Amino acid sequence: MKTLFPSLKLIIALAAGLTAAVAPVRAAGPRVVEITANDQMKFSLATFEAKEGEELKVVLTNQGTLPKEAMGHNWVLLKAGVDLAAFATAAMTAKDTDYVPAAKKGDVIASIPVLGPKKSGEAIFKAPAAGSYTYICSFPGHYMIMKGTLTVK
Ligand SMILES: [Cu+2]
Repeated sequence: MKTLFPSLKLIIALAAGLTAAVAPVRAAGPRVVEITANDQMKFSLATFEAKEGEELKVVLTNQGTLPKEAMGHNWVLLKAGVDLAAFATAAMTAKDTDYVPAAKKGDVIASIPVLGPKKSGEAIFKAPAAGSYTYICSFPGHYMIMKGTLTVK
């Protein structure tokens, strides 16, 4: 029994080590980027960075209290070279599709639907090729202020 005891201890130690080694793999997934929006029409993040091909999960939370119809916020990541003003203008009349105009879906890399107060939404996507990408809230009248840049390296 005295000789068995140390080996049992070793097995337990090994098992613990294995669990520790496996845990980070299980936790792996898209990197979470949290952005908040508020009644002052502000995104908490004006910029963030990513690596090409990196899996990202952007979580948008509307921290405001005003009703969705008056102060809803979405998050729309646009492809490079998209005419921002043209997109935003078309978005104004696209309420039924959360202000992402059907005709301009091809301009969008990822988006989160319009959120009312205290609501959260998310978008999971792969970071595009290296470059600068604009994200906006396309709720009517918001994009001039609610705007940020994703820099992919
Ligand atoms: Cu907004």
